[in-house]
Amino acid sequence: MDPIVAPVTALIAQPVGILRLSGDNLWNRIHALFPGTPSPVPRKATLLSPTLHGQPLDSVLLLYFPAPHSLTGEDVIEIHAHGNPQNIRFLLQHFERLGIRQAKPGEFSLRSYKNGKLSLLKAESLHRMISAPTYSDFLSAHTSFSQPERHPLAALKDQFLDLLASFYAVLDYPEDLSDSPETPLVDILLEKIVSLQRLSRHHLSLFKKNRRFFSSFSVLLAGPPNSGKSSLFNRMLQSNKALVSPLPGTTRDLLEGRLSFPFGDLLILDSAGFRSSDDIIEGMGIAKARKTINQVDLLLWVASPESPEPLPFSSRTKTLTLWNKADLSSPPPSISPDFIVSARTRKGLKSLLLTLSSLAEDFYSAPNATDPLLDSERQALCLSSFLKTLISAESSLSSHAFDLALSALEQARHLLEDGTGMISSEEIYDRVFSRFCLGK
Ligand SMILES: Nc1nc2c(ncn2[C@@H]2O[C@H](COP(=O)(O)OP(=O)(O)OP(=O)(O)O)[C@@H](O)[C@H]2O)c(=O)[nH]1
Ligand SMILES: [Mg+2]
Repeated sequence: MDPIVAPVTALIAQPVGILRLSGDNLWNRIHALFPGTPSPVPRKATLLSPTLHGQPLDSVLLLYFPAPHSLTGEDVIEIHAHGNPQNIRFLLQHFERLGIRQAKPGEFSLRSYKNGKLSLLKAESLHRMISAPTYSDFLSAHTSFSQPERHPLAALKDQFLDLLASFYAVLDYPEDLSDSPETPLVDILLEKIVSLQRLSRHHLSLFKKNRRFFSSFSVLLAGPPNSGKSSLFNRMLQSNKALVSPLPGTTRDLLEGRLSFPFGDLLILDSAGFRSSDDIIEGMGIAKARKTINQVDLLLWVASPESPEPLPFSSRTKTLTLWNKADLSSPPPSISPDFIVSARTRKGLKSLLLTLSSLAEDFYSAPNATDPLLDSERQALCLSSFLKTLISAESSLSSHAFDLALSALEQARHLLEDGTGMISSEEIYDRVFSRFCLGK
């Protein structure tokens, strides 16, 4: 495929900056940068000097992985250069001049997937590994990555193939496996379906309980306009990331910031102030904020002397109320907020942050699941559709509607296939013939 390049490391000043390239015939394409150098020995680090018009540019370590034994299945070259961001930018631009375009996000992994180097499931475990907020989360994702057979969908696939093979055997060879009072085949098939349903439910509920594996402990600042949410956001993160102004309706989009603690990250989100607004963009921001309330681990409802109103609806998310602008006035006796703070004077902020970090610590120290987990919402969605078709297969089979049951099972098979890319017809027929010893 057309050659691509991307920095693997961030464009910041650091000792080493790494560039990754992938494509066909790669060494020949970049050879001009290393005049007179023979093709590097595969998988051995070679110290080289990229040179332009006789002028040495840098000294780099180059690693060459010729196709197909590489990350993407194409030729891959990694260049470890000195990590000055200008140096890395120059090399990137130079590669562009050589006809090597910048890769889109995830494009290396997509090529690995397309070339059979990375399964869909492994790609998702890899993503979970990279974005895990704690080390134990990282290890859990690594287990799925390095032992794909332990992935929940792989275990399901095995049982499902068994079921499908039994079903085909019954349909194709009824005289060999004829129903008899001693071996009520329909009951055996039903038992297999029910057991698969049990396993699917088990993994879906584990996924729900362990959603934290997919994000850091998240805290949303929400409240009426102008109550000082963005000012608190900036104070907590010691930044000026959020715009602050006396005009209500300043914040539109969700803003994110992170505080890093030894036990894990705290994700803080700032949102648009709640009010009815004719402004379409502001309305979109408010809708986004409302939706996010149900997705975070903790809601901080920020009220202030100008807008003391409480959360206007009930929410399942744990909520703490903040009275901001305490430098202007204290809350009236009718309101008893959890924290009285002032973004202006920093009053109460220390105690608020201590509470947040202790909640985050509890959150991260919840016992880890020992069972392997689904990696993504996509997998969970696929599994719940799979479960639905199993339920419909069960009901058809119970009323001896074999055709309907088979069509539900075939649908379930497509769902697992989509979810995992792991099932082929040969596998099913292998099982029919090897396990059932039909001898015909
Ligand atoms: N006196 C005082 N003023 C504050 C405090 N916190 C924020 N303000 C002021 O209140 C105004 C609104 O602050 P923002 O942080 O933009 O409020 P917001 O809730 O993010 O507003 P929207 O994004 O419009 O919903 C600004 O003029 C801030 O300077 C505070 O603790 N004390
Ligand atoms: Mg704001």
